[in-house]
Amino acid sequence: MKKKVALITGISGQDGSYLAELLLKKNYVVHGVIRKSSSFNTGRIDHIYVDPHNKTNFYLHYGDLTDSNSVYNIINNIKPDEIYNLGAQSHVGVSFDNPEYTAEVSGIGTLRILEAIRFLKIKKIKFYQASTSELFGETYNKNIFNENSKFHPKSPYGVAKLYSFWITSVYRESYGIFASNGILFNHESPRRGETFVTRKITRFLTRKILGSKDILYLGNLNAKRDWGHAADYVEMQWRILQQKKPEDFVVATGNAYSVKQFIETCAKVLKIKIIWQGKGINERAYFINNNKKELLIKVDKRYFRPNEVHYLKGDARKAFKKLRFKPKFNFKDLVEDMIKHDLELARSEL
Ligand code: NAP
Ligand code: F7E
Repeated sequence: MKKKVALITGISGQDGSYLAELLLKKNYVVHGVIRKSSSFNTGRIDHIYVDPHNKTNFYLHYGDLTDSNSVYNIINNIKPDEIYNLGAQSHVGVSFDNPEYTAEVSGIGTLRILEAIRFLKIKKIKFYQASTSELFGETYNKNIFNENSKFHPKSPYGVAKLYSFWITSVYRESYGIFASNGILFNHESPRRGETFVTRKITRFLTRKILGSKDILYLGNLNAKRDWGHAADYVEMQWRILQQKKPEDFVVATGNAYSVKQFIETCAKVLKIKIIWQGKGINERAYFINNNKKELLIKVDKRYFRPNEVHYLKGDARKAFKKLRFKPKFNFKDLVEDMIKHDLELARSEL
């Protein structure tokens, strides 16, 4: 049987690396788009690239979502069965500093792919768009968001992704392209970028218990997120494209925890005692070690965003039913997986 061919933008990112592994296990030929960078940016996929089993199944191409020709040429050369558009400037905080670039990559980048599919008239292509809970943004009475909830993005990233969400839907309706949005809530893993809050915390705490003298500076400790595991969520990305008809799905756990609760769960897993003192900008966490109190975490307003999404919790009943979504990791499993990985990493750095 002919192998299915998938193209992944953002293959060097957290989700891209897990998705590539999953599709290779499913016997796909996987092509990925990587960007030119002055330093190595393939750390998450090097193990796949060097594996001799993948010699004829795994290919990387230089391209960029801001470069229409590169997008068009890659799609035209590969003629994939499935395209997963995971490439993005994905950091909400950074999007306030680089709003135009974020719009180009995370918004218009999606249009560039859809236009290539339309222009090339490759009917078989199924397109997955990495949409996000940041589309919801504003929380009305701590509600729980599903596919019918109102969008109210609160960052340039959220707005860029809103454009991508709608242009995906418009190309589906207008040209009959099989194009679906996965509206995924936060998902983390040991491969999460180190400037996202969960990984920033697990990297810091695991170094700390091995003797680091550093202090961690964080922004809003009270923001709540619905955190799942990236390995579970990429499986849903694949399942969304295996449906008979293109549809949009929310993928979430249905549980929300604050940044502070994330820290406390890490502390439990590491079996360390921390106490909190002060309020607001003066809130601090201390590490109690041999009855001595050592400063651990300080709030730093440089990490506050001009506009914050305070609370996100998803209702994934549609995915539970239609995609048979059964996450393997709960919140504690996720924290344990990240801590275990980062402890080993911290030990290797000693
Ligand atoms: P990530 O780790 O930040 O990965 C983003 C990927 O996009 C990287 O491979 C990056 O390449 C690539 N990229 C950045 N700019 C690009 C450009 N101009 N052209 C081509 N590629 C570019 O993100 P992630 O966590 O894996 O998320 C995957 C996708 O899901 C993103 O679209 C994100 O916005 C969306 N999403 C994420 C979450 C979440 O909680 N993780 C939730 C909902 C939606 P480099 O490695 O070279 O930087
Ligand atoms: O922030 C607060 C911050 O940057 C989570 C992306 O994958 O998920 C991600 O976006 C919360 C926010 O993720 C720090 O203010 C406190 O309230 O880890 P984050 P995010 O903004 O939720 C969505 C679904 C995506 O689509 C995005 O691509 O934590 N926070 N202190 C902090 N955040 C960071 N980064 N750094 C801090 O020091």
